Amino acid sequence: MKESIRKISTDAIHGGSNRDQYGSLITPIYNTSTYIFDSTAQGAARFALEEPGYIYPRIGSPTCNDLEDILARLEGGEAGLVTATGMGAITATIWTMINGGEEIIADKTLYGCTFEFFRHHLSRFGVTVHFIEMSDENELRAALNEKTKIVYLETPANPNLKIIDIEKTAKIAHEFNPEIRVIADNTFASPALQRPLELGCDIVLHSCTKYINGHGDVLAGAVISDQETINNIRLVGIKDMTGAVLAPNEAFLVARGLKTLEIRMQRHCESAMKVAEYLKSNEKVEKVFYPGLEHHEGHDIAAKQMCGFGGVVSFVVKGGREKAAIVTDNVKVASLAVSLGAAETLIEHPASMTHSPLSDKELIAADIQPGLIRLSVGLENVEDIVDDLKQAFEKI
Ligand code: LCS
Repeated sequence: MKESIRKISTDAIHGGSNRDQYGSLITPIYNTSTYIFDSTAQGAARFALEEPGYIYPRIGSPTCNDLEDILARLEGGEAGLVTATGMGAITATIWTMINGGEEIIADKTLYGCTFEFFRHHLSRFGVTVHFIEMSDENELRAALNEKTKIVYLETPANPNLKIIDIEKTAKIAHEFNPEIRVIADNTFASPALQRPLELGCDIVLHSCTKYINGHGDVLAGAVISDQETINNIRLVGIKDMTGAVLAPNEAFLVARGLKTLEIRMQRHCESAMKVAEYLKSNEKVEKVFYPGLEHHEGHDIAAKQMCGFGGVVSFVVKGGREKAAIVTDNVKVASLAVSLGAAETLIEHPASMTHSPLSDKELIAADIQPGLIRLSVGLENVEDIVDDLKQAFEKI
């Protein structure tokens, strides 16, 4: 497996660049709805982006900018932008880059709302999205054409942990046309386990609601890329098109949660591996999806591009949807809830919850079987998590 990413915990703790006039150790919450200019000329200069400084919090604020600096550093990007939600990051990015008549190539396994945005909503504006099997380079080469603007992927993907070779995908797309923007949703890995920009991607997206914050108490998102791209997304996708701005209170909580990212991810990975091994030995389980297991289709690629296999384990219960529901209805330590990446173990049924927007055919195409359960392994004692699953399986 890839060696641990250097200095991640130091950057997560010290990576911000804002120091207030009082020398506060922690960047405070700057709650203000506007910023005062010294003169009309100064206001004009700030609006013209000729003078640095704050204008209005929809364009930037100190608490958010501090978090943006940390995230940019963790992902190895020039600049970052935080947003109200992960969907805010995705939509603000796509709206900034795409025009009617242009095309996106996306993997067919995506978070349900991303899939829905691509499949139903962008098409209303003349944007075509081709859903392909991104891990098949022939399908990718066949889909690329002169209208392709964006290649979009998640790895590990939600909900079945499918792995895509980031370096290879970015190389193929950029060889075809260097202008194509390759976008990776890095929510499931976090920069503690994987850095897509270093593997050739142009833009990294996050739902910070998940591991980045890690405490299940905030909705937030982020985009990391080069400075020019981030400026464009901030001034078009956020300022004018979505308004999906993160509030300073939320940015404060995310920055606080981020300080323990590395140790949390280590524990999530260790526990998820133990849970995956238990599930593999369970005869009521048809298949386990976890990139850390050698039989997982993407294991070798995950080992090459990640330095840990993540905290989510998915599995198919023999007997389909009905039997799966017996497990999800009987857990006691785990909570039956969507979302992931919290300290609490969360369990859900993708076909009827996170991925319910997909038709039966689309679910099959994305390899989301009716009996699939997704488990976000939390930070509780791992024996308690395994014992909880054992007692729930006994009810079948
Ligand atoms: N990207 C991925 C990979 C996600 O899993 C999610 C949310 C988003 C983006 C959107 O982020 P949000 O707007 O919610 O911050 N995934 C969820 C899930 O699997 N269950 O509930 C939400």
